[in-house]
Parts: sequence; C-alpha cells; structure tokens
Amino acid sequence: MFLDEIELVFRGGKGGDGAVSFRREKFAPRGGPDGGDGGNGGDVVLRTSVHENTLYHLAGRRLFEARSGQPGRSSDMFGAGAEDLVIQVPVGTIVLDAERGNVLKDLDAEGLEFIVARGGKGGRGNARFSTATDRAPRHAESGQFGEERRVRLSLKLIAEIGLIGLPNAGKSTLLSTISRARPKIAAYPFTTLEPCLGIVPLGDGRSVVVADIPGLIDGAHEGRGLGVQFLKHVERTHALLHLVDCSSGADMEPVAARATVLRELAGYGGGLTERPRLLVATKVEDDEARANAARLQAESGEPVWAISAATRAGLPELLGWIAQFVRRPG
Ligand SMILES: Nc1nc2c(ncn2[C@@H]2O[C@H](COP(=O)(O)OP(=O)(O)OP(=O)(O)O)[C@@H](O)[C@H]2O)c(=O)[nH]1
Ligand SMILES: [Mg+2]
Repeated sequence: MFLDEIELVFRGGKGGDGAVSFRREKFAPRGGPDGGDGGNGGDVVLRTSVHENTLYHLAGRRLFEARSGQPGRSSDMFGAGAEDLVIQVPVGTIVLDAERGNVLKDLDAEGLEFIVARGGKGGRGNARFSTATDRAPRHAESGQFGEERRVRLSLKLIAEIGLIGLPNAGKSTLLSTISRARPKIAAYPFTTLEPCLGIVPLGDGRSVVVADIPGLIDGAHEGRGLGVQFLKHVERTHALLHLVDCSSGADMEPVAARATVLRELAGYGGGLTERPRLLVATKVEDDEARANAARLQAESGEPVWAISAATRAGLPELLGWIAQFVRRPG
C-alpha cells in the first residue's frame, strides 16, 4: 500500500509540575522549601530513514504525542525528563504547515532530524521561590504544555525513469498502462500540462518511479511550447525512455521526430544527452508501424524497442530494461 500525503497532529509532551514540599528534619519542624522541578516533556522528532518508502505506517492515527515529564519531588528531587518520540519517515518527506501550507522542512537526505513539536518545560519547584522575605513559599509552577502542530507530510517522489518525446507520442498512455497513475490522455498535443509521476511495479516486489512530462517541441529548451521548466523534472532521473510514435497517424515522421527531441535535450544541457536512454517505438500494431520502427532503428543506429500500450505488446521487455536502473532497495 502506498501513501504519499497525510495530515497529522504532533504534540510535545507536557512538562512535569514543580513540587511544593518542605524539609522535615528532626529538630527543625519548619524546614525550608525543598520541592524539586518537574522534568521537561519529550519532543516529537521526525527522522528520515531509507527503510521507509511510504507514509503508510503513520496512517490510521491522527495524533502523535510525546510523553510527559515526571513531576518534581520533595528533597529537591527533579522529575525525570521524558524521552523524545522519534518517528521515522522516508527520505523525500516534506513537512508543511497544514493551515498555511508553507514548507517547514524538506527532509531530503538520510538521517535528518526535525523537531516538529517541542515538549513543554518542567515547572519549577517551590525551592526556587524562596526569598529573603518569603522563606516558605507555598507555590510551584505547573509544567508547560507541549507545542501542538498540525502538519501535512508530503512525500516527494524522485523519479528514476523519465518519459520524453513529442506531444502525442503516447507517454501518458504508457504510464497509465504500467502504473496506477491516471494522467490525462487525448489525441491532441499538450494534453499533459504538468509532470505526473507513477509507481510502476516490476513484478519482483520492487517498483520504480516514472515521470511523464509534457511533450517537447522544437525550441522547447528556449522556452517554446510548455517550456523548459519540465525538463528539470527529468534531471534527476537515472534513465530516459524516448518515445517516438511510429504509427501511420503520427504527427511527424519518426526519424525527424527523434532528432527534434534530441536537439532539445542537447539544448537544455545538464548532461541529459549522456543519460542512459532507450528509444521506444510506440503504437506499433501493424506492418506499417513495424516498418517505421525498423527504419528508425536503421537510420538512428540505435536499438529501437517496439511497444503498443493498446495491446501491451513489448511492455514486459520494457519493464525488464527499466529494472536495471532501480537503485532503491525493496
Ligand atoms: N493505437 C494506439 N494509440 C495510442 C497508443 N498509445 C497512445 N495512443 C494514443 O495517442 C494519443 C496521444 O496519447 P498520449 O498518451 O496522450 O500522448 P502524450 O505523449 O502523453 O501527449 P502529450 O501529453 O500531449 O505530450 C491518444 O489519442 C492515445 O489514445 C497505442 O499504443 N496505440
Ligand atoms: Mg501526455
């Protein structure tokens, strides 16, 4: 089960109350004040761990509260401070204020910690309130309440595989076929207006995150079409699938279509052209499409993998190729 967004309340532990107490010594019936301080409440701490991949383990519970500090005791004994409540979250968890929506912390590396709700301070015992004029203070402080925060945790997936290609190449259709993501699909260019990520199960218990981005057109790296801002979403991927429509109804002849997208990658820079890349002929369902795919392979000098999202032909082989770029465990 995958869960990438959750709203929770975190509450720091309450501080222990300070004690009111007086020394009772044999020959000093009215001894001085000796009430100790209460211990501090525990903090709620979020800590990143590579052993968590989702936020699912936090579901089903709305409030996470750290323990309270112990009250102070007589004979100047301090109450014990409470241990922190440490909650493991996956790397890539963003902590947002649930009301205002602003980012409180971007937990983007292993072993990071963030105190999401501080524990309350322990109250001072009456021993601390003794003055020259009041040697027998009868009051102590209560422990403070812990901080309470309503936050949204949002898991930012980092895509391992990026889908690139001209508009209408079949990128969103492929993603919707191999994952549960449901990007919009239509027979007109620029159906996809923002990147969409899907988790693709590989069948061996592992999964891979695939990013579908809006189609690239001539001049995209200079800001044409939907612009360059989308290429940055594939910048951190390990490999790219370059989809080329090889059907008879394609908007552009496949060899030219391939060259257009490669020019945009080169223009964008950032090492995208050196990224492992697989040329994928899409919508290959008839002889004409097969011939187009063969010509694309001959003229590009690159291996071309033919698929059809409609018939699922070639998809298991494609997932096999993708599997070699998965770096995450489990
Ligand atoms: N026959 C056939 N049609 C397909 C296949 N894959 C996609 N299509 C059609 O091609 C059209 C474009 O598909 P999309 O998946 O929206 O293409 P895209 O690359 O995401 O396009 P943009 O989001 O505009 O960049 C749609 O009408 C799809 O139904 C396929 O395997 N076979
Ligand atoms: Mg699309």
